[in-house]
Amino acid sequence: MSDHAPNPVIAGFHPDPSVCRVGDDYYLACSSFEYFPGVPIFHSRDLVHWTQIGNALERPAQLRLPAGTSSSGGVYAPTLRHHDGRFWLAVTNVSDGEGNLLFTATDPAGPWSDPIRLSGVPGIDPDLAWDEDGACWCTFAGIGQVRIDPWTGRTAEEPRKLWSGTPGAAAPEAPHLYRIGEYWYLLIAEGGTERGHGVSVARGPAPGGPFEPCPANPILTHRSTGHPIQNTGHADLVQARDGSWWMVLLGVRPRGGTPGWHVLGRETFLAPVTWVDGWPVVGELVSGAPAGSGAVSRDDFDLAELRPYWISVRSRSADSCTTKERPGWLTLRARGASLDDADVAFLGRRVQHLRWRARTLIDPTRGSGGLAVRLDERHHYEIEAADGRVRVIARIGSLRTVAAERAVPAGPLALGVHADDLPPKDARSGPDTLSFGIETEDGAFTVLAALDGRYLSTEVAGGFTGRVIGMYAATGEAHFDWFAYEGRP
Ligand code: 6LW
Repeated sequence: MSDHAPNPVIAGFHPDPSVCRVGDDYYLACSSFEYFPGVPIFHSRDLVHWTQIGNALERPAQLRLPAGTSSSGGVYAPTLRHHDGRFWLAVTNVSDGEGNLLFTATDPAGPWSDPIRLSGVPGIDPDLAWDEDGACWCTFAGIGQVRIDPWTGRTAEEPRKLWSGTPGAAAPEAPHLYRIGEYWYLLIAEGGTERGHGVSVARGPAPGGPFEPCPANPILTHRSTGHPIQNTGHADLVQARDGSWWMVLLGVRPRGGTPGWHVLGRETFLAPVTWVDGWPVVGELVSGAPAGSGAVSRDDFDLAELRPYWISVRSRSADSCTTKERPGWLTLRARGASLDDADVAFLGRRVQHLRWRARTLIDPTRGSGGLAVRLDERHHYEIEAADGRVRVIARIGSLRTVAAERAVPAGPLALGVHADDLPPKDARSGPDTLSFGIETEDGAFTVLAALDGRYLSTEVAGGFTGRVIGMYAATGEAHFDWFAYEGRP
C-alpha cells in the first residue's frame, strides 16, 4: 500500500463510503439513492484498487423505491461491518414506510438477507458496533445511540443523545463508533455535505460515552481552501494488516473557477491516518489520476445477467429491461414517455471520468429511445432516435428544449456523447461541454449539439448524486446492440 494513494480511489458518484477488513481483503459499500439495484459493494486488497463485486440490495423485497421517491431520496449512508463470521450492512431508505434497515450476508458479493427493520432507530445514518459483551450499539445522525438486537432489529431501550458535535457546526451525522486501544472513538461528519463538510472525533471510556471532543477538531476539512478536492467528510476508519490506519471519505472535484461545478457527484477518497496522543491525525489527500483512468468498457449484451455496474431508476423489471428477448441485444420497453418521468425504462452507469465518451448502437425501428446523461428528472441531456429521425433534448430545471433535430437513414444507428474540457479561455465558464452526435461506419462523429455541462452539475441541480450515462426507451421498444464507455486520461 502506498502512502500516497492516487485519488479518488472509487471515482464517480460513490458517496458515504463504509469499509471493513477481513484478513487481507477489504470491502466497501456506498449510498445509491433512487437507483436500483442499490448499495454497490466493492472489494480490494490494497485500499487503492477496487472492483465492484455486486450490489447488496438487488431484490425488490430488499429495496423499495416507490414512484414517489424523489431523486436523491432512497438509500443513504451504509455502514458495512464484519462481526462474528458474517457481514452486516445498515442503511436508511428515506422512502415512505422504510427507514433504517439491516441486512446480513456470509459472502459480501451476495446474496444479502431480506431487511431486518430497525423501527426503533430514529433519524438516518445508522452505525453498528459490538462491545466486549456482544451488545450491539446502533449510533445514528444527531448524534444519538440505542442498543439493538441485530437479529430482530428490536431496540432494547430508549434512544439517547450522545454528542452534538462541535458547537455551531451544522448537521452532525454519519457516525461510526470503534473500540481502538483503551478508548471508544466516535467519528462523525459535520458542517453539511457541501463545501463546509468536515470530520470530527470524540473519545470516551464506553460505547455510550461520555465523549470528550478532540482538541484538533475538525480533524479533516477542506473548507475555505483552494484544494482541488472539496466537500471532504463522511468518513470511515480501517486498520490494515500491517498495522497502518486509513480513512475512506467522500469528496468532490469542482472545476471551472471558484467555487466551481462538480459533475461526478461525491466520490470515494482515501487518506492515511496516524495516531498522536491517542487521537487520529489525517494525512494529506493526494489527488492524481483516478485508478483505472483511461479505461474502456464495452458491453455487447451477450450475457443473460446484467453486469453489476448497471443501474436503473427506482426499479428494473424483467419485461422493461432484458437481454433475454433478443439475443445479443438489450431490450428496453418504454414505461414513462421521457426521462422527465419518475418511471422510465433506463439502464445506465456512473460516469467516472472528467473527460469521457460513450457510444451505443440503437435499433429504433419498433419505438424510440436514446443515450442520456442523467443527473435527475429535471436535469438531463439526451440524444434520441426514432426511425429515420434523431434529436438532442436538453432538460434544465423547468425548461425543456429540442436543441437539434435531423433526418437520418432508417434502421440502426450509432449515437454518441463526448464530454470534453472547455478551451482554456472558457475554462472559468463551466466544467465541461457535452457534445451529442451520430457516428458513421468509419467512426466519424457528427456533432448535432454541444451543450454546457454546468447545468448537469450538483451546484445547479442540488442533490446527492452525480452524472449517470445510459440508454432509455421513450416509446415502444428500443433495442441496443452494444454500449461502450471510454474514460480519457
Ligand atoms: C448522508 C449524510 C450525508 O446520509 O449525506 O455526507 C447524506 N453526508 O450522512 C446522503 O448521502
